[in-house]
Amino acid sequence: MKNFVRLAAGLMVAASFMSGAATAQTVLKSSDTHPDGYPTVEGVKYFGELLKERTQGRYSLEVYHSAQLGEEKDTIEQVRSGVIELNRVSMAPFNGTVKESIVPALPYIFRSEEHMHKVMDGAIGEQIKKAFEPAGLVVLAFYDAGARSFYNKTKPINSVADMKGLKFRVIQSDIFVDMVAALGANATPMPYGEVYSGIETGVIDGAENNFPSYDTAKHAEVAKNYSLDEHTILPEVFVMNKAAFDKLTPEDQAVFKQAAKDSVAKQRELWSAKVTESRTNVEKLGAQITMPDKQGFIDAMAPVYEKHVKDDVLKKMVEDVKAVQ
Ligand code: GTR
Repeated sequence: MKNFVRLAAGLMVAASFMSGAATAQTVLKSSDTHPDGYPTVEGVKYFGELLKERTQGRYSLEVYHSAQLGEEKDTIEQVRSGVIELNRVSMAPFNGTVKESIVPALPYIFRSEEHMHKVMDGAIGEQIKKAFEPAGLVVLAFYDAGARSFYNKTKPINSVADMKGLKFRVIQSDIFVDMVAALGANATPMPYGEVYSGIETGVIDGAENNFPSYDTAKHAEVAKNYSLDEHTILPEVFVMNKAAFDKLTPEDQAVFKQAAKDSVAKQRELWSAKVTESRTNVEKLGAQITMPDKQGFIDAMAPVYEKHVKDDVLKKMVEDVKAVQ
């Protein structure tokens, strides 16, 4: 079924772009791993509504939620090659291809979500956006994803020592693999859709994510120890295939950018409400939330910075982030 949807989406996109400029109606496709109603899905849908309204219906958008088009790594290939025009994904899977995307993925780089907003809404955010272009992508927006923390089915985590020997699924990025190693645990990168069964069958003890993902992917059913270590405040990214963006008229490009910008405010609002709702949901499911000694986690991260913040560009970016008040 998924293959069929993927193929059909591809053909439709090809057909809409073969007809040239959007004189009639162009239906764009966007992918999301999360279910309908999740703040990222709703943020992108809102972008689509604004687009339709502001182009008098010349452009509209279909959001393929719930990983209908595949897991994030696959859909990133689809948007880079133009099979789909748009995609909402995490920034982490880009860490290997877009060097600058490493910066917001670094553990504890942001002091708070407000700090992250200031950085991503400012000059450093622009620098990161630009860095996606050689990868064939235009970044339309950064969305909120709160803080990621570890959860597992084995035991409560109160300190770094409790992490020892546990097996965690991490998002597909070397930074996350090294972060887990620095904490004395073992990391297995795997697609999001495989995490539930991985925990259930014991291939892994747990994973790491924010409350809304832990809740909506039902991971809280199988891994009940959630430790609020908040190791990253990593934003999501909403990208567009660069060739498709470049084909738009300058006026339409401005409409796309403004609609994306307007969708950020909407997504952030939906996000904070969802975090509260999801925290309540997981607690009802029996999740035990611990507040581990965070300083211990922060101190353990030095090797991750040593290994990944090597060149001058990244060193300067890290300094710039720290300097943002
Ligand atoms: C979520 C994020 C998804 C996906 C997932 C994961 O927080 O919104 O895009 O990257 O994490 O861990 O794979």
